Amino acid sequence: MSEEQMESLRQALIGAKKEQGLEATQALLDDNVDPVVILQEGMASAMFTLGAMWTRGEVFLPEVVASATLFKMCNELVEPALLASGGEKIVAGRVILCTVKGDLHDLGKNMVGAMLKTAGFEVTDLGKDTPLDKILTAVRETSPDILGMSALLTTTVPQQKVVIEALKKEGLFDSIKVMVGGAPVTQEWADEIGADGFAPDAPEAVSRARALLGIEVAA
Ligand code: B1M
Repeated sequence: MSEEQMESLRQALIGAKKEQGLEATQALLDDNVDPVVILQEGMASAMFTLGAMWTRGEVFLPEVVASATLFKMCNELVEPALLASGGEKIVAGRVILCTVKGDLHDLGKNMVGAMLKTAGFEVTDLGKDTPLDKILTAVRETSPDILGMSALLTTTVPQQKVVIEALKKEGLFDSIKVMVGGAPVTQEWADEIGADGFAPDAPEAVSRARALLGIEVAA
């Protein structure tokens, strides 16, 4: 039953079928499927498939925009359940999150933010297409524990390096941990630019954030 609904959710997102997507999401929540599983195995997985279809020319920009809009609507249903699953709220650390300048992709960043909040992190989301100055000001004024930067385009990934260089120049780098992610980002890239952490997906981003702050999780 749940696997059927999960497949229905994936197909709805790929085809931007609003009613089907919202119904399948609600059915999965009603079946008490873990919100993290809905987000990762249902929603993120569908967008990955859609990306491959886009590359092959099987869908076009307006269809991808429609799917992204539906993704946000489904996310609005899942996020309250995700946050409610977080249990006791002890501030684990403060995170500033953004998608870098020139990049409008924010679905993955939003998932990372929601999962960090669920894990007790206080998250300030600077949004997408975030200019360097806005990041530097936020770091200077709020001294977060972690700065997280998302980038989805091969043309915007280098901006993560630009930000790290600027943080170093401004003497802000050593007092925070910098974490990077996004589909084209790799551990090798993170190492190359001197980021403290990288995560391939949102659940792993939570683990990495905890590890960066030395937070041990009971087994
Ligand atoms: Co865009 N797009 N897009 N797009 N888009 C990609 C990225 C692309 C791979 C599609 C393709 O060609 N197959 C391609 C990039 C190619 C490249 O760079 N070489 C591409 C392109 C080309 C473009 C445009 C240039 C298209 C155009 O206009 N001609 C344009 C660029 C606009 C801009 O940013 N300036 C564009 C626009 C768009 C839409 C607006 C239509 C829409 C975004 C809507 C939105 O985000 N609000 C969109 C979408 C939806 C995609 C795909 C299909 C899906 C991305 C997504 O949301 N995935 C994407 C294909 C793909 O990625 N394979 C594609 C779901 C999301 C949950 O996953 O964001 O990867 P993701 O996040 C994951 C992990 O990466 C990780 O955790 C998340 C959850 O597990 N993660 C982090 C993310 N951030 C992290 C941060 C961390 C740690 C982990 O620490 C801080």
